[in-house]
Amino acid sequence: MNSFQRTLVTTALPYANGPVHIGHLAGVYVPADIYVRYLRLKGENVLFVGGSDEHGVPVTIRARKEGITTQEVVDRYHNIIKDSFEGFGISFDVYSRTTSKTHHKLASDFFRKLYDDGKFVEQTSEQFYDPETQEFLTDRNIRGECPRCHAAGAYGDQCEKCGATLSPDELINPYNAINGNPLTKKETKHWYLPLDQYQQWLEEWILQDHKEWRPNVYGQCKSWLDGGLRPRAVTRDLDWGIPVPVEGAEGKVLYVWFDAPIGYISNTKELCDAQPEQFGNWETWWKDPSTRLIHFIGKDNIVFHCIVFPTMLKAEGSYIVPDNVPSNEFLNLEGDKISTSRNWAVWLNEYLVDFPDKQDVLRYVLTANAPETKDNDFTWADFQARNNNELVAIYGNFVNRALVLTKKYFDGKVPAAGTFNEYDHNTIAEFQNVKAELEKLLGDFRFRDAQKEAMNLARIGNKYLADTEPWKVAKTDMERTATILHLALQIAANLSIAFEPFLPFSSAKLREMLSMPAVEWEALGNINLLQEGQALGEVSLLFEKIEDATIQAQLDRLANIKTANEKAEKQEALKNWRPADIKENTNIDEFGKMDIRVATVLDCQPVKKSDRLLQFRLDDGMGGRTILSGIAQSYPDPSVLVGKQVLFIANFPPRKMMGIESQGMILSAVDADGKLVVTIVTAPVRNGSQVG
Ligand code: B3M
Ligand code: ZN
Repeated sequence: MNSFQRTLVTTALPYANGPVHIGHLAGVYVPADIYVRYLRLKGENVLFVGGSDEHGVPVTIRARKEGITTQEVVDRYHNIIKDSFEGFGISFDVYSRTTSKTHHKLASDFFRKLYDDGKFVEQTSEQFYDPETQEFLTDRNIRGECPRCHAAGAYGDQCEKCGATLSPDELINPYNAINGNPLTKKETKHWYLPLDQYQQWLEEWILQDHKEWRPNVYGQCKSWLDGGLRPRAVTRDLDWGIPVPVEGAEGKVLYVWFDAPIGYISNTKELCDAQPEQFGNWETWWKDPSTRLIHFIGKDNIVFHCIVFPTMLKAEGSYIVPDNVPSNEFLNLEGDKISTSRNWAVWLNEYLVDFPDKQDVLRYVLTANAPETKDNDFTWADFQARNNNELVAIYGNFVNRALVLTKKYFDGKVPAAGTFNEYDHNTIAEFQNVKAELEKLLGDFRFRDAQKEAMNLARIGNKYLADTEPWKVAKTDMERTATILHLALQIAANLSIAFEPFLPFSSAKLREMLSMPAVEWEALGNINLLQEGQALGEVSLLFEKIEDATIQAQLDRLANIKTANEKAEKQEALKNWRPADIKENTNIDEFGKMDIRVATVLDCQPVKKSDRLLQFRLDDGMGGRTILSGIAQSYPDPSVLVGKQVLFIANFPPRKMMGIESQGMILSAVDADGKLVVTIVTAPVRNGSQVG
């Protein structure tokens, strides 16, 4: 069964249109890094490949926004992203980019081979077009009103506000995102990958042969397959990307989702060609069936990695296909969807500045909260609690006590083991179980539970010291004290191995404090990692408490972003507002059913405990009536309405809201930003007069 000789691990290539944030780290890079570090510790042959995705529309949008060239955008963000990953210890063997020469050539050749082999179908279709600039628009460059939540400025592929996946045809009043121009449609030719022809192969390969894939991944694949696959365009009308290497394809480039996954191959090739003695031949990694290929990705990339890219590889004919695609769900931030364009994120480059030497804290929190099976939420309060109550109070505290007591009683040298008693043996047995448990969980890509298990080892150590109380025993029995601290130090040494995949910086620091060389995974569970008489290194705190003020500063920053976003959204709505389409025809009879009348506002007050409702007292010429209206947000000072003659519908049945009966409806106009403006008459009329 398991005849694999090497493992190739890839991580989704982040778009170089902005820095990377905690969502990236939690969903893809930390889990992949844990896995790779674990395999390396076990001495397995593994290659870890990453890189930046520098094509596609998002980078061109960013360039326009910042007023710089697209190349400048990708140069800037590629470097920021690369540094962030390095900062967090993501241990790539190679981190390259899709604008590299190697990649352009490989992706272009890949397309050409499929083209020459007749694997594509050509199709002409109607696409959105801006007649003024004479360019076709890609989904991301088309904006309009969201058909689901009616937010303004939703993108042609997605609404950032409600998260709905959209197609540009669904948008209400679509316009060119760059200049606001209204759009028409125009015919254009493209090359399509006929996924439908691979449907049967995909069904067998995924649905039958890979039942072990995570339920979220398997489920998404199944629903795509059940829906029936259709050909997918792999070229675009765009001036940024890899030119389509076919005559008559001027002005067209490879679709970013066609070239980006080939980037995994290009980056492998770049590394292997540069250092063949160390990394071997790139083709061994991609074409030898004894290579196990694993893609770490986020859930929005599942279809591309499980259906589109494997179909490309299969169509090409000489490549292996992935063995597993561990994909995570999404991480939210303080209850809201993380978004690069809305600046709603904790940016990794900023974290590294705000929290120097605390990379492991974020790694820990993100793994503890990893969105492995469902979307999860990152909150700064939880970040603080996990640091203070787990890393500091359990792991750090245990290690610190073991080391400080050894300094105090044994001059900082590992004391003699002496004789273990029954309690010691039980503790040893308990912690020796951790290895098998960790292996099972890590092998199943269950990193969250695995880290919990590593933390259990620290708990065992903490409990051991609390129960044996060496600081008391030292008053009467130094031999027993030696045994206790000897064992505690061995547990600490084991912790440095168990946590190595998860918290590499702390493990290195701990090994330094223990004067311990790097060890292999196999040593986990060994109680002779430290030799009697061996001198320990300098003792310092493994983790430090995080204060409330530090957390508050982060929360304040987010609050400011939220305010700025709300303002920008209103402006966007106003800028692109156009009147809604005229409703279906009606007639005077229908209109006549509506009894609209004039009344003078006698009094207007906010309704208690409601931030929406105003309570009107009206002189309607018929003895007066009360009407509630949901316009409080638009009238911070409702007294401005008193004395005005307004229009209201008199024949709506009475309705109770917040315990008050409302007898009709006051007519208001709705402005582009949602503001409501009450209608009034332009000259005095008798209250109770009809409108028609
Ligand atoms: N750049 C989308 C993303 O960042 C895309 C992934 C490419 S992986 C080959 O989510
Ligand atoms: Zn929406």
